[in-house]
Amino acid sequence: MTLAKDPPRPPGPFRPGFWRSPIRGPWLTAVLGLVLLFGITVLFVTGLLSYAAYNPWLGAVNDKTPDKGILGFYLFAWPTDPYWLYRLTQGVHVTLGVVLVPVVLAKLWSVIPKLFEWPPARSPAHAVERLSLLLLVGGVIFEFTTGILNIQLHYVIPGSFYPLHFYGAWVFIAAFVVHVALRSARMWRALRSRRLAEVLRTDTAHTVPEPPDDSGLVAAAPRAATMSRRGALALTGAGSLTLLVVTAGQSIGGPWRRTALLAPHDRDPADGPNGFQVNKTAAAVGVTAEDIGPAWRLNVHGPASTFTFARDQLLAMPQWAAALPIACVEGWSTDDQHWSGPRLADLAALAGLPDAGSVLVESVQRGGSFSRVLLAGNQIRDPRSLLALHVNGADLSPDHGYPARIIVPANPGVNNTKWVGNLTFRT
Ligand SMILES: Nc1nc2c(c(=O)[nH]1)N[C@H]1C(S)=C(S)[C@@H](COP(=O)(O)O)O[C@H]1N2
Ligand SMILES: [Mo]
Repeated sequence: MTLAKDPPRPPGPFRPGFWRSPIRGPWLTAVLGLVLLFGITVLFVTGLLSYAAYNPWLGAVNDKTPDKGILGFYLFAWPTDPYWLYRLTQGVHVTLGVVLVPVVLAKLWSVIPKLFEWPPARSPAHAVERLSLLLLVGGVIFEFTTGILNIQLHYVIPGSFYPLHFYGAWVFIAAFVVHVALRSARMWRALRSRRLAEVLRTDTAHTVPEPPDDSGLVAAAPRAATMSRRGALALTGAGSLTLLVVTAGQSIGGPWRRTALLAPHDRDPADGPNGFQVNKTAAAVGVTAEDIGPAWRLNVHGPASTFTFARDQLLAMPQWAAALPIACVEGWSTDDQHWSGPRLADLAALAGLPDAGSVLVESVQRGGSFSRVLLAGNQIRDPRSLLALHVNGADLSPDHGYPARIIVPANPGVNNTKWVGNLTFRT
């Protein structure tokens, strides 16, 4: 009787006999789901940390999502220890995001018949559930696409990348939590239904469908297997492993850097003290020889007065050294470089604010969202935080920020401002 009320079933993928792979079923979906349960949790946490690392609570200068409201509930002063913290969290975020692409694709393949469920909504509850799946699938595609565009095509979506990826992550994770709540019991049941060791021993000839159930995944009219479950897992794993090998070197560094074929930044920068990755060259952002020539001055503003320095005068101050990497939000990082110059803490004291709560750093670069940032009190106080004048024993090169740049331990690369012209210390 109820059947008679169903709208007529459209042809093609909506017909039960259309999807015929014998390996599609709850077990394969559950294995891929388990990997994503862990992987996406790590992506979400490292993503939240990446946002926190900008110290957006310091103010609009640092904050790409000023309308975040309660979504910023967890923000805290980003630490400077360990000094490789951002290199690790962002390296994991970007590398894992790339590595999970084959798993996401395999997972979507494994559940594709569900996209063509008929009727589209059996009940209001079913309609709500399917809507949450729309947000889940749309969300995962959106987050992976925006993330990969940002790391590979270098800000094709300038400025708006951060809010898109940030708000998208919250929408996606909400749908993800609902999905896990609704499906985890079924996932564990499916995982227990067969032993991994046995699946890995089964070749294509012996691969048979899972028993029919109400999951909507098991083919009603399966064809003979052309690939075993072992083969499907191996294919997915090989895809992920290949991506790992051609990506991870950009953040692990050392000799591995040469293996990072997918990395958009120099795998093999020039030799010499300034021979490490450049994000944007001076020419690329319109910093001219005149801007950073003999007429360049640094202005240090305190509450009462402003001090102006030529580079020689900065060189006459006590010089301190620190070995620190540049770690970019795009996932690549340099090996530790040996920087030297005056300490930010000394400059703060000179400005009359030894306990400065923040400093506004402004580049001589005209415009551009990276030309102004705020650093927090804990970053100013760290003795390794420098206004670097030298790197690896030589003057900074123009592309690395000559005459002077910021370098702060565990700071996201983008907040290590190059070509500094003004420092304004505040309480
Ligand atoms: N003034 C200015 N400073 C800047 C940038 C910039 O475009 N302009 N890029 C930032 C980014 S995103 C990174 S990752 C680092 C890169 O430093 P490097 O080019 O010396 O490796 O510089 C940061 N400092
Ligand atoms: Mo960066």
